Amino acid sequence: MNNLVAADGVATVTPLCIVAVGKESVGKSQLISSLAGVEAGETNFRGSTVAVQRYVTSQAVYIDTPGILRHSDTETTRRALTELNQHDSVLLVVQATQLDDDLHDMLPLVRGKNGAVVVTFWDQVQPGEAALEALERLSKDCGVPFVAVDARNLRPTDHQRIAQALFRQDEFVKEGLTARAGWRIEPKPGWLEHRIIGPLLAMTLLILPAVATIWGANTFAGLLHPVVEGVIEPLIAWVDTQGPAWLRLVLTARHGNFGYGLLNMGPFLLVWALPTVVLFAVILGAYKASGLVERMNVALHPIVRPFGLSGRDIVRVMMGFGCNVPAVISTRACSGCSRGTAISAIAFGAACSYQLPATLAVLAAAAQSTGRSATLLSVVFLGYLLLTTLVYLRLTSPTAARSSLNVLMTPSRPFMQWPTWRALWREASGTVTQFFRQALPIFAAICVIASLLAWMGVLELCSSGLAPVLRPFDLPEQVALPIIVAAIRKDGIFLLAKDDGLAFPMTAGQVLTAVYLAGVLLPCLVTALTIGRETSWRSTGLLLLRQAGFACLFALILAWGGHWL
Ligand SMILES: Nc1nc2c(ncn2[C@@H]2O[C@H](COP(=O)(O)OP(=O)(O)OP(=O)(O)O)[C@@H](O)[C@H]2O)c(=O)[nH]1
Ligand SMILES: [Mg+2]
Repeated sequence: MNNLVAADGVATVTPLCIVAVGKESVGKSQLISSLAGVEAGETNFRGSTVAVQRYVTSQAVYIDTPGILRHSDTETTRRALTELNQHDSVLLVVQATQLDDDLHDMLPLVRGKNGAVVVTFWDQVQPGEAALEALERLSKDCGVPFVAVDARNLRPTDHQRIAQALFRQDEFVKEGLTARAGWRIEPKPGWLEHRIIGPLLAMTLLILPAVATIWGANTFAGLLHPVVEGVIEPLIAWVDTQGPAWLRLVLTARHGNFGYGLLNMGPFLLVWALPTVVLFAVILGAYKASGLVERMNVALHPIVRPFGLSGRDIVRVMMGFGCNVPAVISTRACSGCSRGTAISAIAFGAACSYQLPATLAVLAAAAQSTGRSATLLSVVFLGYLLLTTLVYLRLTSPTAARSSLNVLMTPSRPFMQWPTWRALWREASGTVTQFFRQALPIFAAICVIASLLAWMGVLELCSSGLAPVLRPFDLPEQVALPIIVAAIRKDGIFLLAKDDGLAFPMTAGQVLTAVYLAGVLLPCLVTALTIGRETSWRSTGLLLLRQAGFACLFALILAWGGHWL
């Protein structure tokens, strides 16, 4: 007797645990979420699922696993195989467009288990008599039922057929089939596959989010700034003159020219960071949901390989510009040989949605006080960050990762599709919610703690302690505090600015050095903890030391080269 569930939904014994396995991007998550009746994420790049997820329904427990990349050492593949080994009931998901290849690669892994095969992307195949006969042949040869579906639009009849197929608990009897589907459908190559135009276009798409941030989000923020300021200034004046001492301490605390208070700093964060966060989420969401990101990876692979990264890693580094934490977690889908380099790249060079606006706001303030162009300063900063990240990766990545024998582990070109408004909305609203729930409270806490520390004189002590260390960088001692705060949370860089200008006098070169050092010396605390959890605490300690060392070296070069600027 087995512990199966009847298709009519009446559980006979305990619910059946069904583990869905398959190669990357074949539609496992889409299928499982449709079966379980929950909304699917609409990402479209390989290795989007990085953790095993369980969906409990009244009929069964569906287990969604990360995609298996054969002949690879990715953490995601290891997790999927471990989960597969723990269960006997399997839903093997294969893609109709590459049916023979998928079966050839996956059947050896599920031999001896019970279950069924679901063939996704059936909408991409001409579903005639011949195709259905081919499925019938494959099913007979394999020993288990085959159900062909469009996983994005699962009909009630599809649900029923899949449930019935699983209910039969037939055994996967063969490792290799003699029958063949005989077709393979490849998406058409586009501009990104062009030998010369492809890499150029991919590079342009790669820097587009940063450019959009500088011009788009900043222009918007610039318009919004005076409006918000008009509301905040009278409020600050009121708190300063009428408010009780404790409220002044929290909301409008100042130390000389240096404003730490929640009201001095809070609007800055909202006005400058929010447009960046939203714009970045929408652009990255469009890249992911359309399949563009995957094609960019292929085009970028030869360019990034000399730096120890693979094309697959680039999307993770890009995600780091949103927030480093999910980006670090998503490197589970990277090859073991380049994962460390990808994490280094995220921790060092991926200026997150809090760091970038804070940096740009400070540079805008510096432009105002020094009479330089804000755009020039921003471009110099981003250019230097890119250059030093590449030098850092080149010098620290393992030789094996840079070998020209490293081919990209992407089995086939993905299908492109227009991103739906829903996918963009989900990406943007998810990020904004995260921003309000996670970033804002921490930011508020930092403001309050900074106010209290300033009031207790601790900051003065720290600043004077760090001042001699900062002297070789040609930086004033007040820079010590933003550097310390930025090691906890990157928006601490905002402390270099106040209201409309710089918090204390500095030259353009000094500001560039200060924001560089505060941004790169260490990743934020949450990122460092995530790296520790994902890898090991010892290697994280070494990574942080190495990053701090290189950051100091590059900052010294910038400080003395900055004189020229
Ligand atoms: N046309 C079509 N698209 C599909 C189908 N199933 C999934 N997709 C799309 O394919 C993309 C990848 O789907 P996922 O469900 O994330 O694939 P996955 O197997 O979970 O991928 P990983 O977790 O990265 O291994 C998404 O954009 C889906 O909308 C299908 O049957 N037809
Ligand atoms: Mg998935």
